Amino acid sequence: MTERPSDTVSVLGLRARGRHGVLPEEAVLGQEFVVDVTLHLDTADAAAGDDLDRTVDYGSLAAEVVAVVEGPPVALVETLAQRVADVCLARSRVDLVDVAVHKPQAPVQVPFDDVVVRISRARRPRRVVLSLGSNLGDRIVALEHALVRLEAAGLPVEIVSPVYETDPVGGPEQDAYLNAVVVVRTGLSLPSVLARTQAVEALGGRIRDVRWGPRTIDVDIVAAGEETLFDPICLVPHPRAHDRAFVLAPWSDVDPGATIPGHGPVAELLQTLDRTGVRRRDDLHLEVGR
Ligand code: A4P
Ligand code: MG
Repeated sequence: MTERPSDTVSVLGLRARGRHGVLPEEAVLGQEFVVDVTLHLDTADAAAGDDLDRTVDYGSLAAEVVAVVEGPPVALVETLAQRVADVCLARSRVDLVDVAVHKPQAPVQVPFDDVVVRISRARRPRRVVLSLGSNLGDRIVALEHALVRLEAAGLPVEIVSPVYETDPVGGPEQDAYLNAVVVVRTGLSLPSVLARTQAVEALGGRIRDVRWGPRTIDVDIVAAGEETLFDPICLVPHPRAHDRAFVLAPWSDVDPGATIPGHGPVAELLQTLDRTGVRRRDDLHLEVGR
């Protein structure tokens, strides 16, 4: 799968006074620090909708970075750079961040221009739960191909659930689905995960015409631990997952202790749902790397 290079948003030359340093007088007197940050994120959705909520507001981020510099003192420029990176990665759309912290007044006893520490950081990889569904064409082959394509798209599959045959929920009259849940491990932002799952759908011949209509392959983000994202383009947890036995039954098989933020334990939610249209197909198997 070809990937375009990521977009970047930079804020350069942020100045603030801090009391960081190894020498006791640095903590007393303070000095100027200069910070550059470059965020790597996908800005296409923001541009399409001309919408600030779909990118990172560099104004509020700059204020947060200054608050870190002016905040509790640390000994090392490296530690300060890490704290700045943490603030940047807390923004849900950021995939990677490059941080440079300059300390031009550092206590160096010979003539010098600058001291700079540069770091690049990504979010720590965490588990993201995906739901797969197909009710058009060769359904099991469509699910198998989706697994291979998720891996190729940089979303390594850790866990694959049993396969369920399920009566369609909502939409026009249509054939039964095969559904499964997979768990991938990734440090990408959720919008970037969605961009990749949509690329996997496109390769699987997904055509969007009727809402909740039949599809060769659907890949939805169900949940990502306790992480939440409120954006109509990428809502996490998925707004209907808690109500759908075709998602919760396979998920509960592979993670009986799972919970959905705002809704509670998956096993308990499943107990409240009608499961008559959800049949486990133990004659069908999905495996990673087949
Ligand atoms: N979107 C927002 N959040 C997400 C998310 N967490 N994951 C946006 C995926 N997409 C998300 O999705 C519509 C839009 O939702 C996308 O543009 C995306 O930006 P879609 O894939 O085009 O359509 P969809 O999946 O049909 O939409 P939706 O509303 O998520 O569908 P549901 O509610 O998941 O229902 N019955 C059975 N038995 N088995 C099924 O698998 N699937 C559906 C789809 C209906 N009935 C079914 C099944
Ligand atoms: Mg979908």
